Amino acid sequence: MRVDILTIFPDYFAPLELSLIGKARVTGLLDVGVHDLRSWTHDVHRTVDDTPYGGGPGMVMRPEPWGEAFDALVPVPADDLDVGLDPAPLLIVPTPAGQRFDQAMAHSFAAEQRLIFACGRYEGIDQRVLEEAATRMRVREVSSGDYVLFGGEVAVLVMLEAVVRLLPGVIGNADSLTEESHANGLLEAPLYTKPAVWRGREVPEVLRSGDHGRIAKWRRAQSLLRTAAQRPDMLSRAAPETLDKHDVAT
Ligand code: 6GU
Repeated sequence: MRVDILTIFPDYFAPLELSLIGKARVTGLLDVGVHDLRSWTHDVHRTVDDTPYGGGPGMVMRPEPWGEAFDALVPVPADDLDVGLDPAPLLIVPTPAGQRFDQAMAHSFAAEQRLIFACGRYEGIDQRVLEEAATRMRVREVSSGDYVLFGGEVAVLVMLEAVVRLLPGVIGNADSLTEESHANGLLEAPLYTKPAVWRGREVPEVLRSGDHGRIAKWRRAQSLLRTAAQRPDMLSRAAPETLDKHDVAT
């Protein structure tokens, strides 16, 4: 997968060198380019913002640097012969005004060959940037959750981490991806490791029983209890048949 990130704060993306994302880059599963939006400005102050039309607080990102950046990353076809050689990238614009990011969206992004993230700062980006980009690529406005950040950079780190761990080969044991919270619409059961007794607290007996049938049933029940306690909204969205099929009373 190829990922391009446009930002006025490239330093935010230093952590992409670390851990499993860094490893995915070294092994060639992931190719990342981080670009300073200001390199597409031409004035001495490298201006990227201006006051909002219609009034209101703060500043808005001017369209010109974004337009030039997209022209550089996704060249406008010179003629009909160029059309369709590379699939158009998916442009993701992180904004609290977008659709809320979730695991299903992470899976859909992980299926793309090429992503571009356009990180806004200040109050946001001139809307014409998104309209014009949509003539050349699919555009999605995506929020990392229902709260407000200073800018899209940290949201992009969140989304990339969720997406990259779904790329085939990034996580050694693929079972990790099916057992975890949100894989099946429920939260994961609690986890334990050695020692069997710690500060007087025992690991639940069932987990040490070696009885895989009992363990699976216990985990399923814990998963339902935890989801009901922490995220009742997830339980009410779950399809009734997916619950009933497995969940005989214990
Ligand atoms: Cl993607 N951007 C900003 N600025 N704030 C956010 C967000 C994104 N997602 C949640 N809050």
